[in-house]
Amino acid sequence: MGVKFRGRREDYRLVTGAGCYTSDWNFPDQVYAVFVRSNRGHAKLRGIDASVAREMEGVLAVLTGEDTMAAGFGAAPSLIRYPGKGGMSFPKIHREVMAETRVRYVGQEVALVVATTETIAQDAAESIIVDYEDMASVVDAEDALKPGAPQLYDHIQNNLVFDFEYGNEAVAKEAFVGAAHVTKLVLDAPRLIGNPMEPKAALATYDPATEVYDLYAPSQGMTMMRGGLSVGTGIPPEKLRCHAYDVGGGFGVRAEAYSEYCSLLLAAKKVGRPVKWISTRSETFLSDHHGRAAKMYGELALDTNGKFLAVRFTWIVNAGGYLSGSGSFINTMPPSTHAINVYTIPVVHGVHRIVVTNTTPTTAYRGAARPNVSYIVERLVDEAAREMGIDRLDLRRRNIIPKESYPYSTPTGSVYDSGDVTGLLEDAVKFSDWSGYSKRLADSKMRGKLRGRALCVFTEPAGTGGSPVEETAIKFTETGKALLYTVSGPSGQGHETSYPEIVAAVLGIDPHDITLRFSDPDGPFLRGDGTIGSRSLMSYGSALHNAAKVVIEKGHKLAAKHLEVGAQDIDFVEGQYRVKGTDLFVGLQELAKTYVDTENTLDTQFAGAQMYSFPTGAHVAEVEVDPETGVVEIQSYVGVDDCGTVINHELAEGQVQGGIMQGLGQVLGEVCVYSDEGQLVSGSFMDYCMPRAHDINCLALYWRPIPAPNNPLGAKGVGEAGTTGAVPTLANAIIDALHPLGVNHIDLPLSPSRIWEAINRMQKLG
Ligand code: MCN
Repeated sequence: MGVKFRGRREDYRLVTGAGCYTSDWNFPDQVYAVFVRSNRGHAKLRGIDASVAREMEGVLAVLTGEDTMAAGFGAAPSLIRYPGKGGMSFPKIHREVMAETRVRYVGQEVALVVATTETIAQDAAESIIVDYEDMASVVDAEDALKPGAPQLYDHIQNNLVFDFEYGNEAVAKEAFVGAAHVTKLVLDAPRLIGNPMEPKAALATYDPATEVYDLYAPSQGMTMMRGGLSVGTGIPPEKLRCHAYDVGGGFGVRAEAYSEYCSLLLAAKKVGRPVKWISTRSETFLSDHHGRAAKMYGELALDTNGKFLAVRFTWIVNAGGYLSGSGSFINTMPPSTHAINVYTIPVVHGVHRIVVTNTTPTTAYRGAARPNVSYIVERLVDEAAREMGIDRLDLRRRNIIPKESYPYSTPTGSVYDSGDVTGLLEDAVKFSDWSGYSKRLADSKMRGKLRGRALCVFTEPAGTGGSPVEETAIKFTETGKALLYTVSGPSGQGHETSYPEIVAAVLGIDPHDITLRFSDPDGPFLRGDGTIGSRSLMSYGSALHNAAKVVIEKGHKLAAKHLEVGAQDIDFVEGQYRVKGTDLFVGLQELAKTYVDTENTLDTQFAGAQMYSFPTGAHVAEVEVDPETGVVEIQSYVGVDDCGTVINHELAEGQVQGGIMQGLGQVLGEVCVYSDEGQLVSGSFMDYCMPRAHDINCLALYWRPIPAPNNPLGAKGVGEAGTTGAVPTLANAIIDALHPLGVNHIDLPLSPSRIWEAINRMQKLG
């Protein structure tokens, strides 16, 4: 398919320091902002004394909740447009852009200082005295639901925001009553912090003549940012220009239209100068919306032959002190679409409860809620196999949806487009040398180590939740080069490489003659969402592919006119319109250059439909656990993935690698810990264990592609698949190693101390 780049074309710019991240934007006359944040989990705001700050030389403004309230800021956008259990509607929760009368989590913005230097702004912020009246906090979602728990909102009963129900409760009950065996588990998907390398930052400007705001911020898409900020501030979308150039990691948490950005827009207007704010890493820990944070109750019903009869779930989701843009959505409808994972489970029932607590709001984080689904289902399958004495792979083989049953309609109404999970499983068995395990197990034993392994299969809904229309544009320059425009840009995914490759393959031109412009408000006005849900390649890639086809069609007519022949006499071959049977031709780029900016321009804008797919995978991990220390070493990791047609192997493989690393982080070390008062105890890299490159040095990745039937590229999503596969695979492998000692469950993360404690508990009992 076209000429391939070696590696990612953006990398040279990025690794040579020529990238342009938010802190690299600077404007003449700019000033600096620092936020004062709540140091209380739950308190009434009695007053703010900023008198000293206001008098300090260099301080231009101190803004508080009174200002954002007076500006009319505060509506919280929500993606939930469907009813909950019993027709329950999703309530409106006013988002205090800066705290107005109450703080609901540590880190919530209370005041904003704007000064001529960052140091002055910081000094001034430290002089501000906030008078709090402490209230009781609740940080655990299950505790928040209990009678007598502190209440966060007067209009939200028992802190329960929304109950989402799917499947059929009565039918599930019947299936469970009639089952030969029921396996039950309660799992914790711990609260995680995305921690992109680039901290949250923004530069806001305001032009009084046009009343236009410009916001430079690391975001996963300008349209999502513009939409969210417009709802939050009341500023009309056409007056808001959101820019993102290089973005140092997104992971879902950069898709949020953060309240800080609203305050900065107001500050830019008030002081009449560009206002710049770069958060500290501590602020990133506290105020970037967190991920996961769900407790999951799961049950699997089986017949005597190990055939899965039904699954039942209850999720208690900790939404934090305010509702984020997508947190409630990603924890409700999308998980219901793959609740059966890749199995022929006929009956499902689930209730997902969204609960507010005195913690940082939670949102989508790589995988959104998909790794939770694969984690609970695949843990249930491994436990059921052990309990029933059936081989873990055989149990899966008996229940996997056969290849010929695709497209497969699930009991919750979703349709899996295509797949061959048995094929993935058998490949994974082969590539991981599953049958040679006993020798490796014996070898580990000899060295005094516990060895475990697991094979997990999974699917995930790529593409859910995006805009119904995904627009792209192709424009040509005076030199015949092409510019591509999308509202979905990279935050590490490599779109600057893959989108041009897709267009080059259709136009038959050198991909180096094609440049991607993303999140560029100076480009054509485009609809669509940003880089979310592992759908950009399917949606925008397909739209670009189709746009390129329109360019060729337009060019065909133009070439006929240009060459003074009939259109039927022309063939388009490798970037050239050739007159059949002659050596007469004109190149597409030549044509584009000749007619640039004329009524015959080849420029094209194309509105594609939103695409969805259900990528699948089978991952195998083998681990060794040191019983003396509880330290886990990953001995091998094999991933076999189906993301449909792989458009760029290097990028797609990098995506799976990165995703696996994030899954590994969740399994081995990452967890947010709150004190009962709502203090984030794990608020720095000293206390929050990020995965390191040396944690895994044995990744072997393979593809078994089944092209997606519903898009011209045959592509499925891949950006989150690694995480969805790694969480259950690594967790199951470690539990497998510990199982001979009687340990069949440890809450994530499976850190050395937790494993060591579990082993010692068992040894004491035994
Ligand atoms: N690709 C491919 N063939 C396919 C599918 C994808 O070659 N069949 C390649 C494409 O070239 C594309 C990349 O894989 O550049 C990812 O494509 P896709 O699966 O469509 O995912 P998105 O582009 O929509 O990216 C979003 C996804 C999400 S939701 C998160 S979270 C995430 C992720 O991507 N955050 C990331 N990957 C990340 N990678 C990095 N480095 N940093 C992040 O913040």
